[in-house]
Amino acid sequence: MLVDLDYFFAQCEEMRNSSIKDKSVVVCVYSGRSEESGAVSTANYIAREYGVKSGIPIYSAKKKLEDKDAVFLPVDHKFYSEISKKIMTILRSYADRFQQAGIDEAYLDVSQKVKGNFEEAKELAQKIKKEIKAQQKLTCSIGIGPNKLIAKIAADVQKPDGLTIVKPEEVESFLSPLPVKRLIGVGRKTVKKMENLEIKTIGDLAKYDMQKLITLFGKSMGAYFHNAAMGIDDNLVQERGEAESISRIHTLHENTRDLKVILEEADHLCEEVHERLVKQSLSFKTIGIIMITTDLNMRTRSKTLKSPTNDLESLKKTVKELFEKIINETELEARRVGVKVSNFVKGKRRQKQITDFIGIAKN
Ligand code: TTP
Ligand code: MG
Repeated sequence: MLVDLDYFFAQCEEMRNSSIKDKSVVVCVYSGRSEESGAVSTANYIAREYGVKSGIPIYSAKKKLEDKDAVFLPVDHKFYSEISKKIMTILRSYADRFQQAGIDEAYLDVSQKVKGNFEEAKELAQKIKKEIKAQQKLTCSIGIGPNKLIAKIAADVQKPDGLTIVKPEEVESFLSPLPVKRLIGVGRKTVKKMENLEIKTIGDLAKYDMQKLITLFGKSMGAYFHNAAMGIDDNLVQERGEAESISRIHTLHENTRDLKVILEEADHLCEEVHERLVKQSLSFKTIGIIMITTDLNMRTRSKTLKSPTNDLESLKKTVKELFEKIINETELEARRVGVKVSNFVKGKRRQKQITDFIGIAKN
């Protein structure tokens, strides 16, 4: 699930001083150049009804609220951060895995806690909302979905004080009528470009030919747009400080170009990496090798698989492939060799329905 506090800075101000609750509340970042120069940080929902929102100039917000009962306050980051910290502590206690995604939002992986049951997830979300209300007197909106992408969009469709649940079988009907701008990474320019292609909704985008998207937006964005429109997202709720990759590197007994020697060592490294993956119940999509040659240059190659795996044999096979390649690309001997996996997915997931980007990257 994604939990996002409603009109956060402005709600903190209302909480601190309840007498402003029924007025338009506008939190401002004053630039100091003149009395009214600067921008709106955020506004409560009363002010939003008059068109006041994050990012607009303060003078324009003042104009919109000219004859209304409105309060303009300067941002007080210290105060909001303290409240944020307390809320994050509460949220963390409800999650199997936790990732703070901003001052007022966090992803909670609750899959195990609710045993994959969406009804239970809903009850858990209600409990979380209640606790935040009781302890901090704040409301939030929660989105629940089979992955981070869906949870984030779900949290956004019903605000303030919303709770939106999207079960796996509802993903398509949920996404398809929404405008493409709901997807992360689809900004104003992309919206324009897509509009010219008659792509207005996420449903239009999902139906659009992926190869054409790749031609138009580049390999990685094209594939991402296609996947996202289908509701596919394998990203893990990433605990802070948690490794984004797992690697092992070893110095060879003597410098060599003998593939047999190198692969023997690489196999060991694969086993060690694999052991750690199993312990953390992670699957990976990207496999990389590292070779430090006698000139002390580090060379790397990597390959991204079609779908995540945690299979040791696939790991060894790809590592072998990559070492065969890299050895052919240099005359030098290897001094140290390493294996690295990244692009993690928790546990083992279903196979993807579409073929996404497969490639051997040089870096
Ligand atoms: P958001 O969660 O994007 O906005 P919000 O909490 O004010 O409103 P919503 O109910 O839609 O969630 O951002 C969190 C805080 O970050 C927000 O309260 C103020 C700050 N912020 C800015 O200072 N400038 C900005 O442009 C945005 C979007 C947010
Ligand atoms: Mg918010």
